[in-house]
Amino acid sequence: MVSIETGQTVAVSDLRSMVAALRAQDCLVEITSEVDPVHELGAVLHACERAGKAAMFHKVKGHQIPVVGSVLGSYERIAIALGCEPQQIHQRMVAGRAAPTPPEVVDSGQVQEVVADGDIDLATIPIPTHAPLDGGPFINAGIVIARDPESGRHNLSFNRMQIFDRDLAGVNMNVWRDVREFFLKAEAAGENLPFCVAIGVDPVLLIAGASKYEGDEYEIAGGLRGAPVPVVRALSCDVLVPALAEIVLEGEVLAGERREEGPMAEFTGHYSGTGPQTVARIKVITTRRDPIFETIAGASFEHLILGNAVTREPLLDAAVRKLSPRIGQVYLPPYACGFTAIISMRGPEPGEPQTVGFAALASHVNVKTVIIVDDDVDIFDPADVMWALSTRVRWDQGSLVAPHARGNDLDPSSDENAVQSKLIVNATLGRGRSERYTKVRYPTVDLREYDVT
Ligand SMILES: Cc1cc2nc3c(=O)[nH]c(=O)nc-3n(C[C@H](O)[C@H](O)[C@H](O)COP(=O)(O)O)c2cc1C
Ligand SMILES: [Mn+2]
Repeated sequence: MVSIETGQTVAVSDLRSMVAALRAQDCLVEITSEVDPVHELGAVLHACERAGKAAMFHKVKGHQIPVVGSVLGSYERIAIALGCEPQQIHQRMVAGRAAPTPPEVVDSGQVQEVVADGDIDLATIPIPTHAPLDGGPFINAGIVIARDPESGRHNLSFNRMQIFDRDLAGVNMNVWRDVREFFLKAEAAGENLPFCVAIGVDPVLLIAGASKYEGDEYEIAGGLRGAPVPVVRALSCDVLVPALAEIVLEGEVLAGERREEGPMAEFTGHYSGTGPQTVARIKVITTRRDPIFETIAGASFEHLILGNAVTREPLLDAAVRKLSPRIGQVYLPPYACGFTAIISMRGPEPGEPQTVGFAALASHVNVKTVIIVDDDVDIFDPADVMWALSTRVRWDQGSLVAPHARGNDLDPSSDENAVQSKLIVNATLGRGRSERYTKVRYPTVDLREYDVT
């Protein structure tokens, strides 16, 4: 629930209520000038995100449909989506995963108010070409919804979709992705994989889409929202889609088809290369009346915070706490692309920081560097962490390089097989030195209590 000026509260349950909440909290820039979806929109969105705001583009050149971006591009906006304070996000993420809530199937959904099932043309949707060297327009904020051909469970994920033709789009599926496993099973049986893409959804569905979870991923969204997500059956396949989405694309990922896709600005701050990717045919487009298109710019803070920080910290937290009762806090700083885990410990036993480092590396394939500090270090302050690295590490004993391990394929330090080296750094003082060295801290004073000139 979010307070608005009138003293009422806005319960976020879909994109529209989220936009209203952002507006009420002064977190949204409304752009009424005409903006070109090719390159210009991406640049303006980037500028708004840098200024700490989401952006609503009311007039997109050549289109009727408005575009909103960077909806979850800050901790403040994620907190608005979850109805909590920014400091409570981590706790809410852990609690949401621990309270899986199945979706509620409803008979009719607003997302099916308008149906196009004849001559499909994706060009009727304002899909931006965001960054200067992107290979074309990409759907980046679509939640790909597919079912395991064996168990039938629903998986939600982000898979960038490059528009190839009127009804053809790429579906970028990295190794490790559940939807890729589903597709490969279908393809092995000589079949296409039916799937849907929901665009413009309750932000808890964005969080669920970016989360790794074994069960039906609608359950995480319900757990985070504290209420079941209303879903409706897609018109052309046996897939459940969010009833309150703005737009749903229904189609099939095509067996035996691959097409050259990319490049695109990626979360590492570099462009991805090009390569063969799976291809989908879109057969039906359903929308609300007057839909809003949602986007996430490539190489954005939103991608990092949503995909690589907030949703992965619960996995890191669980992995390291299993090994030690002396864990303080854990952090995957978005500025380090989710590749660096920072962990604080209270008086670790000898050898324990390194062991915790192994657990952190095992918590997600993307973790490349683990820094363990004492709990007198503020892990959320990069300067304090750098201070600990500069003053407390004995590099010969306190650093451990693990060569030849699998990492993220988009990390420029990975080779062509996504193989890289990993590093654990023990920046704790350790027995003997922790008794000898005390961090200097002066008492806090209020300068207003002093006469100063
Ligand atoms: C904005 C954003 C874009 C993403 N784009 C892709 C993508 O193009 N391909 C991909 O394989 N994963 C992409 N991801 C990552 C996955 O969607 C994410 O890790 C998700 O948890 C994967 O789901 P799964 O674990 O259920 O397979 C993206 C994540 C975000 C937040
Ligand atoms: Mn999954």
